[in-house]
Amino acid sequence: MSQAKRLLIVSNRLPYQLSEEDDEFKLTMSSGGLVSALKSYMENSSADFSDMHWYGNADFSEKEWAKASEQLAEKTDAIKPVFIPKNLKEKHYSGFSNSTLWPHFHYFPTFTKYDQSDYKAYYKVNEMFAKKIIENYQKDDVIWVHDYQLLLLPEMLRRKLPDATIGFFLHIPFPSFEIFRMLPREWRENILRGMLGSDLVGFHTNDYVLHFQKSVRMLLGYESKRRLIQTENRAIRSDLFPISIDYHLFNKSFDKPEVKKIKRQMSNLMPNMKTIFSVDRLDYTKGIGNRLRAYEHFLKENPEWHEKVTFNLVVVPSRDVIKQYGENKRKLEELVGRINGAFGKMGWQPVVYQYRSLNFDELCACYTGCDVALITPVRDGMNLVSKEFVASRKDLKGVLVLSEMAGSAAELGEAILINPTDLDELATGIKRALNMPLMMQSRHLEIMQERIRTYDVNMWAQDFMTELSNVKALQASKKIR
Ligand code: GDG
Repeated sequence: MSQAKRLLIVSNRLPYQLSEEDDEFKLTMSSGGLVSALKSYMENSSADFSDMHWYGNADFSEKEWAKASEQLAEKTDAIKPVFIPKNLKEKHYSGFSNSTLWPHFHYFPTFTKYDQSDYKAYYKVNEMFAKKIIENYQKDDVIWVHDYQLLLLPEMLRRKLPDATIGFFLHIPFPSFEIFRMLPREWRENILRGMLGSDLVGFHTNDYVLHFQKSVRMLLGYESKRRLIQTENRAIRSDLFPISIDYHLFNKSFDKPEVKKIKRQMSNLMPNMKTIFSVDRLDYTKGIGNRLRAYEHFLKENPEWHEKVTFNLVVVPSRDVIKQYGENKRKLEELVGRINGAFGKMGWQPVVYQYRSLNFDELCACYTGCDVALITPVRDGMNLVSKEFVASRKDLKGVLVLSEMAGSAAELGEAILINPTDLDELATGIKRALNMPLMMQSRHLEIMQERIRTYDVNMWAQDFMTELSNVKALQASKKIR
């Protein structure tokens, strides 16, 4: 890419919060993985984008935005809120996105809600995004659409902008054909056609790429050759881009005084105690229930570990208006109560449970202060927590127990890999991790760190953008779009 172009990022939520105090507006940018990836990509890399615009749903109203834009002037130029009426927003987000696509793509088809009015709302919201982007689009803009809330958008954009450069990245798994085909014909075909509106479709793992290609072949009849999908009039590339993290941010956190202080406070509360740590959003895909059952099994089978280990379990509130999420919370809390009731003693709480979000320093203190990170999703697109734990262990101590169902297992083979549905295997994994000699811990961490350091989140974004530009060049050379 030789000339300066604009990069248009499109995600369901805008990473900006707007606050107002005494008629003074303030904009703050949240610090999610995607935000830091793109910030670092824009700052450090060879990206020759002149600037980056972000499209997404806003937490603030159109009226508030109009007032804020007047006051903050050019500071708001790059922020493009898409305003969706409340009922539509709920049916799009809690409805089709999180009660249909999320469970279905994570292999929970019994949770999949089949509701045509949710689908219609999803379609409408994708159309509203398309309209807003098309209104502001300039020739040579590069559009990068993110995730399952916007699967139909690339095709809607393509219809109006036939020559645009459009990338799409899916942050969750793409399921096997047998699961995907369970969706009604109209939905499944439109989803595939929607994604194929892009020039490049990116996934976390090779399996997801293959699943997508098989669904495209079986349902739309388009063959793939060397990752190129050929439709009647276009060639689209689908490939893997395993998302990563800001390695140095987490690695440096080990020496941060604030992090060290929290770590000291925690170990003073539990002297001479080994700790197991996990943190996830409250989600049935994260396998928190089985993790607790396995820990209970481990305590039953290994009384020598009583009063010597604590499980620091952090669960971050998420999507609590959806039925399965509320039920899940109740069940988890029952399990925590059961384990603490059965095994706890004066001065020893087997599970320390927190239902809240940690701040960054607290999170890093937990990563750097634990002996074992226990990460056991039953299905996870990638799982950044596993990579963050590895990166933060500058001391080369600590053991990762990781589910083979996490996308990150493909890159973190030196972890103790377990099947999260097998409680025996999980309990044995916990024991092996607690007993692992320091030399072996260091050796495993060193290898995994090297991998994450080399392919960090900046590389991920750069890799995607390079490939996108290659696809455009290929299309031009073959005179295909
Ligand atoms: C989706 C896919 C894919 C978590 N708790 C706290 C906290 N976090 C941060 C972690 C990490 C992120 O949230 C969670 O990322 P995950 O990858 O583990 O999971 P999802 O939220 O489900 O993300 C997933 C990801 O997209 C990226 O493509 O890997 O498979 O499902 O960065 O650090 N951060 C703070 N306090 C917390 O309590 N500060």
